[in-house]
Amino acid sequence: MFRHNRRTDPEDDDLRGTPIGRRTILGLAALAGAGVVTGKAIQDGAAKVLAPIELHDPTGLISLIPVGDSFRFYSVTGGVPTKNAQTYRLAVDGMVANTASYSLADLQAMPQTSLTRDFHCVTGWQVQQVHWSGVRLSTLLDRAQPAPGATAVRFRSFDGTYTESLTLEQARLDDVIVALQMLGGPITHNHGGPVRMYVAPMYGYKSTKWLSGIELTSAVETGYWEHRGYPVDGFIDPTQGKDS
Ligand SMILES: Nc1nc2c(c(=O)[nH]1)N[C@H]1C(S)=C(S)[C@@H](COP(=O)(O)O)O[C@H]1N2
Ligand SMILES: [Mo]
Repeated sequence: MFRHNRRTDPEDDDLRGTPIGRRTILGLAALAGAGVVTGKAIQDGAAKVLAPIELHDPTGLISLIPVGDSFRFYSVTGGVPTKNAQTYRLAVDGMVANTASYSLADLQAMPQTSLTRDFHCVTGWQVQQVHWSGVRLSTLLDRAQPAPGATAVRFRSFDGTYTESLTLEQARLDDVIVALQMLGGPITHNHGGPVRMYVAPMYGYKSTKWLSGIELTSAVETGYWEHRGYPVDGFIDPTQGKDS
């Protein structure tokens, strides 16, 4: 089932589960906007407000529910167009020597990388051991040959609204893939198919759904949720990417 999210609540339009959301995240966003807290503090704050969820399971029964595909479907817009093998294209452009427009078949013909990881949304839900496969982003970047001044990658979505960015260094990590498969099959429309990003080391908001463009830029740009308070640095492990 797919429910479009037209409200201002962070990400979620259903009430399955958590008492956190709107007020907390908007509060964090306000603090971030005021420059009061760092990204790290926002993450810590997010972790703290999630604690009450555990208190809602006094019997321990919730933790006995078998782990399944408990993804929620997120979209910040209504009415995302459907794309298929005939109509899908992925542009690689911006500060590159070779721009490209890949069809689904082009991407399927490239070497595929598989990953099995826990998926973490920054609002607290997670799905364990999700299987993904697709083309390493670094493969597409090598083909594109970023210009010397290119230091970041910006992702566009054919939902027309969502954006995300990574530094070029992050974009080249081995576990950052342009995903063609998820949960053992082609990526469904609701999960952002036919092609979405999967940025394994980072929170879910970094993994742009309905991927339509990969643009090399001179600086990291603030993404959709980052304008609304999420840290631009989306690493799940706060020590990653910060080594000396
Ligand atoms: N285009 C687009 N990409 C998106 C989002 C979105 O709303 N629109 N939500 C992000 C967030 S916050 C998460 S947690 C994951 C959720 O992926 P799912 O909808 O497949 O569960 O997608 C990310 N990518
Ligand atoms: Mo998320």
